[in-house]
Amino acid sequence: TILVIGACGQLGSELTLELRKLYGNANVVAADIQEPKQADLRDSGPFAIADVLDATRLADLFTQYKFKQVYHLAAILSATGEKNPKFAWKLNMDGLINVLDLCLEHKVERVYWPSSIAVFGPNTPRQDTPQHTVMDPNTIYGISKQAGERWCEYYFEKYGLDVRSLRYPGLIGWKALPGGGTTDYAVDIYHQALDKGTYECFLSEGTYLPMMYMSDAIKATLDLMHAPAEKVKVRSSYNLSAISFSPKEITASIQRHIPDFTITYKPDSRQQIADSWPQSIDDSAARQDWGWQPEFDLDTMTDDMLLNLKEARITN
Ligand code: VAH
Repeated sequence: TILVIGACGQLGSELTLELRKLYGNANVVAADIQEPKQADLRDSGPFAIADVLDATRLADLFTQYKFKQVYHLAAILSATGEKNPKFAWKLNMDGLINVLDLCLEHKVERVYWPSSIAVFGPNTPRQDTPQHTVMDPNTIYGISKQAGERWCEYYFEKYGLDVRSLRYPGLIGWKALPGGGTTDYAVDIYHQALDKGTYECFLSEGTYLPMMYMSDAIKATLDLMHAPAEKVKVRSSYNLSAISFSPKEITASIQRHIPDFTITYKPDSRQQIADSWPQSIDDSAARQDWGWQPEFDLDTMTDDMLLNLKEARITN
């Protein structure tokens, strides 16, 4: 059996559906602090209400099911984290350590935990950011991801727990709305382009950020989790990249389908977060160690996003 913690989130909801296709609906337990809103997630397999800060409740789940794999995706993201830094630290760190301990105790074979390009900071080289480099994150989310990477590597080195991790760039998908990320303008913009034909962007037009289409993120996650252990040489977290673009460029990409679409710019506090992150990432380690290869570029992502969002609007 597989456990997905944070199964209702932007990544969790898509990963749960994909894992259920691969392993069978009944074999993937979705857990989150709230009931799923999405019908396909709710109706496709077992669900459990669980709070990652409630170690006893989590322990009951581990005892009830013999989990072979655990995906721990529950976290507070960058922008939300800055509004409540102490809680973001507590949830992201205590939650991770609770899960690592339970996975060790219950001999879980493989554990997945997402990191982020948010582990990099103002003094990190911003172009082709290397796998090993200066990391001085200045958001609590980024600090918790940097510390989390240290804990994951520690549990691997000291206790042999097979924990694997990816430093995701901004993720863009159509199935689930994102929650509180700085990169989430790149999801909102597609919805607004269809709903209103215009979008007020909270980042400036030239703000380059590393991004990835959700289906590439799912592919990378499963490729990493299915790789033989000896190929997984990085046990902190792998750099991962696909596309880098600015609000100006994604606007032009959308205008290929919606020529009258317009954008205005009103940078807010999230601009400082974006300016502390890299503009492009060197993911050669992932490509060499386990054959990482993205499929989508900006225009093919835009084509797929708009096609699916239009269909979703018609069927809902
Ligand atoms: C965020 N989407 O914006 C997340 C991600 C790289 C960004 O970690 O916080």
